[in-house]
Amino acid sequence: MLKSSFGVRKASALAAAFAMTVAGGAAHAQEAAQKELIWNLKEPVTEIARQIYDLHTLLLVICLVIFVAVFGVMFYSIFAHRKSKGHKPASFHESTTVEIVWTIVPFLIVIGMALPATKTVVAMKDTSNADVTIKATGYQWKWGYEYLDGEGEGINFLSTLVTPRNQIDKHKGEKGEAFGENYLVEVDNVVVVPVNKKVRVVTTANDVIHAWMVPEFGVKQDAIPGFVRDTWFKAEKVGTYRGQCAELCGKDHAFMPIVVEVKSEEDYSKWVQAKLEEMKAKQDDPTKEWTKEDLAARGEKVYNANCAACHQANGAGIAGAFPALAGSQMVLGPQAGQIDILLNGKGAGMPAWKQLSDVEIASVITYTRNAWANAGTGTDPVVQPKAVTAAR
Ligand code: HEC
Ligand SMILES: [Cu+2]
Repeated sequence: MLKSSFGVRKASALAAAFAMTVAGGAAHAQEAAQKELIWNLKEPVTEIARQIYDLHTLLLVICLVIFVAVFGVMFYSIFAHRKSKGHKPASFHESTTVEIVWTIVPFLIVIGMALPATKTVVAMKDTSNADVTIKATGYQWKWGYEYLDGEGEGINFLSTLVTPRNQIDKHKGEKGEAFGENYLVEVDNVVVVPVNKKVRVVTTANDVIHAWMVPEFGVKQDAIPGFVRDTWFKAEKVGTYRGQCAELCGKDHAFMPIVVEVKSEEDYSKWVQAKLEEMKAKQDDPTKEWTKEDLAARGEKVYNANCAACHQANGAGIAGAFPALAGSQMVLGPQAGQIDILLNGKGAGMPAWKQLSDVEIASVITYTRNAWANAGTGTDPVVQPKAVTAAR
């Protein structure tokens, strides 16, 4: 079945190309062949994704055959045996034979569809013997990754959308940049995995339900706060694969894509080395006394990556939803209050930011106390990382 459906896949590409050729001239044929994916599921890169693809094709064909057969008989009967030609309707009310046939036949069809599907679903759940285990945590609105097991153990990072805001705003009808090639499916830190290795992805969430989905891998797993779910994939082709959060999770649901880079084993090892070194270099010393300038500069980055989505880059917030930090009594008051809200969150809207380091929290607080019109107007303009360490 695998071989023949490869044929089906090619045939459907050709059919799409042919249709486009007829509609728009030969010049478009090649483009259409490339655009095949728009009409169909994405080209599978794992065994599971291939099985899903084949099931999809198989079930569609079964549905088509049933459709043609049922409507064929119906239209033929209506046309060839119409009343005006003198036909009398047959009567088979309470016919046991008919009752049995129309129970048994659909039952067999359903069994015929469920059997191959169940096999794939069971295989999808088998996360045993993974080479690498990665935990993916959904946040409003970004993904956090932790390499828990296998080569790369200890690596962790946040992965945030990098599509410039003015490309997104253009979409709302405002002036802005043209859309980039990977509009809304590009991130700062991509998940890197080795080719031909079993990668187990453990999913959970920090706030609401998200879902980790990469179509080419045939992977889609809910990430539920307080629960741990898992899924797996074994990518067979080096390349970059893009997915999205697949569970409506609030205002920026469309802005938390997933990008996975599959590398050769050798390149993966190199990446792990480089990433571990980079993390070591970045490890800030939370006991050190920082200058206001260093904290504010660092804090601006933390702010734009984590806070600007709600409180806005200019600190003005959004009336009725997200309070302004520019001029806020809390931001201008004693530091303890702001450290507490960052560590523990507040109400339903303000998340806790425990996953940020002490230096990051201290720097983002210092930044908000010295940005916009806040500079020079509050108490405690500088908050040191050790104050955060003490409050944890
Ligand atoms: C998901 C949206 C969201 C994000 C992201 C967010 N906040 Fe908030 N924040 C809120 C909401 C909503 C409140 C109001 C909470 C309440 O009072 O119930 C709030 C309140 C605050 C307050 C208190 C303001 C006041 O005047 O009471 C501060 C300070 C604050 N946030 C700082 C930050 C910082 C710093 C970050 C980034 C690390 C951040 N927030 C990220 C939604 C968000
Ligand atoms: Cu989400």
